[in-house]
Amino acid sequence: MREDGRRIVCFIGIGSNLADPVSNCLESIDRIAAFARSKITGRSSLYRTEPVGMPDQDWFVNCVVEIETRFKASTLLDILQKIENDMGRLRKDRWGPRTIDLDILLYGQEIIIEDNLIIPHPELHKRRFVLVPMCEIAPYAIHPSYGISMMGLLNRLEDLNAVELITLGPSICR
Ligand code: A4P
Ligand code: MG
Repeated sequence: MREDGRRIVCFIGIGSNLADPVSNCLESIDRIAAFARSKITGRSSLYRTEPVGMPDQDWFVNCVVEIETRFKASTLLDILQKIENDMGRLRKDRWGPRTIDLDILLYGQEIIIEDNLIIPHPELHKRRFVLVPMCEIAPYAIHPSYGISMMGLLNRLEDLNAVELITLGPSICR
């Protein structure tokens, strides 16, 4: 728990490109709500996205959720990694295919640089597959290192990889 016990607004980037990526993303959101004992206060649409970094793999499904959490950032990372493992994530290639990837994008306005945890996520400002869903739910959230909003970052973005909105039928949408 945070020493001051206050809740922090935090954004988590979710991605999957193995098995059934839509189900994996939705299941991870349920697990975040349950295991991280955090209120989900925002959830973007799902997007079908062209792979970045390692092109020769299936397209991803990505989304972003906003949570309010009382956990310290390092504890939240442990919880997210446990969810990744429980969902069968095997760590092979960096930027390679994955059942589920849960990245802490923003943790309030804190800047954290530790061996195993960097917040804001170091690639956040460079990736269309992160900034498009971020802008859907929090266009005015400020990147604490640059002092620029998510919308401002998206407008300046050079990444031209495709990001397409997925429309879910009512039976899947939850
Ligand atoms: N780590 C450091 N900071 C953080 C943070 N803010 N949140 C450390 C989460 N983890 C953080 O991560 C490696 C280590 O990063 C962790 O042990 C943690 O201590 P990982 O999830 O095991 O490995 P990874 O995901 O392969 O590496 P990395 O560098 O996190 O890759 P990314 O940045 O997650 O990129 N293209 C599309 N279209 N959509 C995608 O979702 N994802 C990636 C992966 C590449 N291309 C993609 C997508
Ligand atoms: Mg990751």
